[in-house]
Amino acid sequence: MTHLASSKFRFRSLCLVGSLYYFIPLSALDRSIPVRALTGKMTFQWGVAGAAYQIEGAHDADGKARSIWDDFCKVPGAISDGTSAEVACDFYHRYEEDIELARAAGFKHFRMSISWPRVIRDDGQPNEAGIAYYSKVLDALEKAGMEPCVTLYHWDLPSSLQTAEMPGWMSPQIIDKFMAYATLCFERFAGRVPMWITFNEPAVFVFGGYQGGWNAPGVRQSVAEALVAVRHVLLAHAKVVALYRSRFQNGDKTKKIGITLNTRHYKAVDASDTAAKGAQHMLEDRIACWSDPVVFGDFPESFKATHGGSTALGLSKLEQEALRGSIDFLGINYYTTSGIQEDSPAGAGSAWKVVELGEASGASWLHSYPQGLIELLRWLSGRYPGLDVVITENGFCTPGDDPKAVEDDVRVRYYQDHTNIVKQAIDEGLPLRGYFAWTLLDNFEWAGGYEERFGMVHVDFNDKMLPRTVKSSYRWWQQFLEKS
Ligand code: GBH
Repeated sequence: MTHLASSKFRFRSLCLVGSLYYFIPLSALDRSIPVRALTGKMTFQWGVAGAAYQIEGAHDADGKARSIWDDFCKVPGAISDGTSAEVACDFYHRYEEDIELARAAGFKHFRMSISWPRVIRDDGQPNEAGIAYYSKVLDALEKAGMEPCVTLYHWDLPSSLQTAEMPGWMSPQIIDKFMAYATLCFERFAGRVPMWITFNEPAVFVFGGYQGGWNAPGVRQSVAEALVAVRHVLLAHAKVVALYRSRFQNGDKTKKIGITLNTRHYKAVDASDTAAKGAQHMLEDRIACWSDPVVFGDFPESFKATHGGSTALGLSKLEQEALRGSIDFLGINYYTTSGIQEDSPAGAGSAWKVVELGEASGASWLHSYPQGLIELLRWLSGRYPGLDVVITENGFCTPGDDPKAVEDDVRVRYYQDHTNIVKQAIDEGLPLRGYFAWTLLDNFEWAGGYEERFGMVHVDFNDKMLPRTVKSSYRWWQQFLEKS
């Protein structure tokens, strides 16, 4: 804990627990967790987040190869409104004006992803035109005074890696393919990108893509089978982080690499033991099954027990060592919370059930429950003391046909409530380093098509010119960031 004094926020937490700190001899503190503190940069990061596939369009421009999402959109019934992202917001051609919108809102950080099939051709060679495009985007961000945070994998796998012989994340060969892709990205962009995320929401693309089938590539199989993909994603993560640290980070603490998890919080809503155990079980089953491996080097015991005997979850000593401490920060996409309640019909002992909490949105899975965010941050800091956390997404959804789309008061309220919680978390001394709003533009919401809008800027998809109109929530951010 000796690095504490060098951080503004940590220094505050030191004051809060001041007397306590002096009474605990340093040797009594838990030093077993291989957490690398971000001492390089200590101003809180306020940013806005997006992903390549959802905004870029230009699906076949400049030698871009096909992705599994291009294919998935063609499957009848896969996308709720039957649309695709062939054009989306056309960010590919309009990045300058959109980056200007983000800058003018006052954001200093910009989270984006690189589309793998844009930068690597199906024959495995670099696609220089696609690389040049990201280079121009990074230049535009620099000109706008915004720092990029780049996600390597936000779900758009090249179709050529999802075939009968090479079934995507189910194949062990994917690890070397991902390494080659990451190497290219680091070689071309690492000098200009201080913050990297290996994977966005692995649970969503693994279980949505290789078990439930509601995400690309739409494979339906058992959870037990999909665990093979869990394993490959984690091993690919560890390998890419080792590469980054040895060749590109070189001990520079201002450069960071992490992973981003989808983190719905689970909260016990009655005082029963059953609810408490149920909530803990869900947090381990949905979140710690990814974060334990990248912090401690292994899956939670409860997760291994649930999937008793799965060879996919057996990690060798070497694999454990590679995974252990393989993040500089944990990215969390926090949107909502579920309640866990004792459910004991007469005689049924320890059953619990999931209940909805908070205000509904334009998507059935998302209710506004700001308090859940700080509860989740406390849970994380209890499990991983000192681990830096960045909220890499947080936002609210309104329906596509909302007549008051631009006066989005519900979204204003959502951002207000959640940024209040962020400030509370910082004051409490929780190691929260940044917050990224999801998202700048209304865009292609995966299987939800264009029917679910998360933007602070409205895009009229019925008009060929795709006009952008700022919403109330955009103006709210502008005022908020002016004061921050
Ligand atoms: C994130 O996913 C994504 O990173 C981002 O690309 C997306 O646009 C954003 O959030 C908004 O959705 O099975 O009932 O939960 C959020 C997690 C997981 C939410 C899958 C929707 C499907 C419905 N998503 N989930 S449900």
